[in-house]
Formats: sequence, C-alpha cells, structure tokens
Amino acid sequence: MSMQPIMMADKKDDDGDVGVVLETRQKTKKPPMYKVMILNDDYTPMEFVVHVLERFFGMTHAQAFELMLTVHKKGLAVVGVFSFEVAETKVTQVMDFAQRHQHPLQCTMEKE
Ligand code: TYC
Repeated sequence: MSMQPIMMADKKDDDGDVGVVLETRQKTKKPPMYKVMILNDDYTPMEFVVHVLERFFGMTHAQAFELMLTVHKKGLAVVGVFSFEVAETKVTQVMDFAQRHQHPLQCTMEKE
C-alpha cells in the first residue's frame, strides 16, 4: 500500500475558477431614449402646430390642440419619447415640414 500526497487534481471543484463573483446580475443595458420637444414662437400659426402633432405624432385633434396650447403658454413641451433613430426622424420631418411652409417652428431632441 502506497501513500500518495493529495494533489489539487484529486479534489472536487478544481475548475480553474478563482471564485471572484462580485455581481451575478446580467448587465443588459437598456438603450437610451430621447425626448422630442417643440418650442413656442410668435409666428407659427396655432393650427399648423396642431396639424404637425396630428400628422407626425399620431395625436387626436383634441390631444394636439391641448399640447399646442401648453407649448404656447409654457414655451416648450415634450411631444414624445423615442429611440435615437425614431427621434431623429421625427425632428427632421417636423423641421422640413415647417421650413417648406415657411414657419419658424423649432423641434429638438434631448437624451432622457
Ligand atoms: N405662439 C404661436 C401663436 O401665437 C402658436 C405656437 C404654439 C407656435 C406652439 C409654436 O410650438 C408652437 N401663433
């Protein structure tokens, strides 16, 4: 009967894992979202703003009218929150539409 030293390879759990587990939660980062805002000005007709909100943001006439009035009174309002690409498309569509109709309406986006 031979006596052998117990080697690491004989033990359970010798899997090369150094055992440093600081965080078990998966880091599934949500993509950032962007607020799209419209700004008040003194020249763009109210009905044009209402039309923009119906056309590009899918609002009913009543929703669009109410939000237009909020912008008129407060200076600006968030009209929606979207992914970067959708927000960028909305801003471009509104700015192009306003420019084509020669209104100074401004539409901007900001990271949430
Ligand atoms: N202030 C404008 C007016 O009195 C109306 C207006 C509302 C303009 C909202 C822009 O984003 C706006 N005709």
